[in-house]
Amino acid sequence: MAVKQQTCRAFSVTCLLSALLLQTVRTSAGEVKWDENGYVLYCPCMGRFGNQADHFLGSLAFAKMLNRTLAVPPWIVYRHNTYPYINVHVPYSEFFQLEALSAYHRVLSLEDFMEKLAPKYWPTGQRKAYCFETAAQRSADKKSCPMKDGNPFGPFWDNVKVEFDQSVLFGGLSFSAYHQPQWMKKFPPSEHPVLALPGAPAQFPVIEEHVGLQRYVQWSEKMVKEGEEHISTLLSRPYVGIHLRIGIDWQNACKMLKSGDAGPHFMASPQCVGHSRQTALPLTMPMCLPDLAEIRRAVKLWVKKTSARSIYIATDSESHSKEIEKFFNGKVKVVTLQPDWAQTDLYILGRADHFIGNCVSSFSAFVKRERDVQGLPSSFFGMDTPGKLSHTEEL
Ligand code: GFB
Repeated sequence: MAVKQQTCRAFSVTCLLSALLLQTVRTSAGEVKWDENGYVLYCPCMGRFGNQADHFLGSLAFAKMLNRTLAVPPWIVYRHNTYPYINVHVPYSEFFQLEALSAYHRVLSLEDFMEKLAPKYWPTGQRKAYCFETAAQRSADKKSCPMKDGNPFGPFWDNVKVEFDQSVLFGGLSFSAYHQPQWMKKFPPSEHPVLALPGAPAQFPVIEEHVGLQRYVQWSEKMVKEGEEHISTLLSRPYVGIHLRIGIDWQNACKMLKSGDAGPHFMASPQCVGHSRQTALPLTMPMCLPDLAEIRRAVKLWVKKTSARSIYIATDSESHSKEIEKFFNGKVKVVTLQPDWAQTDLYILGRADHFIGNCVSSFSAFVKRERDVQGLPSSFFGMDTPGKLSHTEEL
């Protein structure tokens, strides 16, 4: 049984359950067994890592709701600036433990599904795509699911060598629990064993009910080893981790706030303004795009409160490390890595003694959820206590 030691110490009941559940999809010889309850396949075709992670949690819940095994897709990593400028499809298990998901529901990787099950149970020539009627409207004959139209759709399915032979259209359904009976009735697994969808069967951002599923997303041993090495060699505890999402694409996105085109619910903002539209707190510009004055205010506050000895800066752009060092007259060590893989930043932020995130960014949301699960404290630029306006905002 491939359940990792580390996971088992952390969650003994979880481990027992995962061991039992894994047996339902694997034979004693370790071969993958066909699940008569069917499968859900999808392309994580919207946004980058944080968006894909939000969608992943909802998709996991959707597969459980239909009692189908989830074929966990690889992460799509866009390499627009690196030769050969093609998307990289990174297996889930590069960053996270696939086995840890089994404590919640039956899963296998899409790669395993394609290699071990598809040749016999979902053979070439019998591959159906499922999509909303409205999505099919975009196709030339208005009856085909746009499974492979454009990037990242085409490269994603090409990566697992899938061509679709037929389309099944549906309407009047959503991915919410409300429509569970209709899904079961319309697509019984005996007739529709593999529900292959063009996008995630989930909402963005992740709905409140599914936020806690983050507990099953556990870092792979490789990521833990690498992340812990960085922490021990570069940082002194306590350390404050900050996420500076300030690059050009983000500046443009935040302009929508200024122009009044966005309400309090804008991308990942429910994580700090609250999930209910009725009671959502206002979303302010410093929460979306903190300037240096707000970065200074928040970092000084949390360094003081936590008696931090170092600061870790994760950023999509300028790190402002020199300016931040000056805020403390060089008395607090300031570290930024700008690693090859964004997940290294996520790991280090996740382990900080305090985290200051960006309320609107789903990259920050990943860190916040992980820390919430572990009972670690987080705040946001422009909002010191999530769900409550910060002092400066109230003035
Ligand atoms: O993760 P993500 O969906 O978060 O996309 P948002 C932002 C991407 O930018 C990350 C990089 O996946 C990383 O590749 N990035 C951002 C970072 N911050 C950092 C950082 O601190 N360190 C490192 N190493 N990389 C959405 C996008 O971004 O923003 C949408 O998914 C769209 O496609 C929208 O662009 C405006 O929710 O912040």
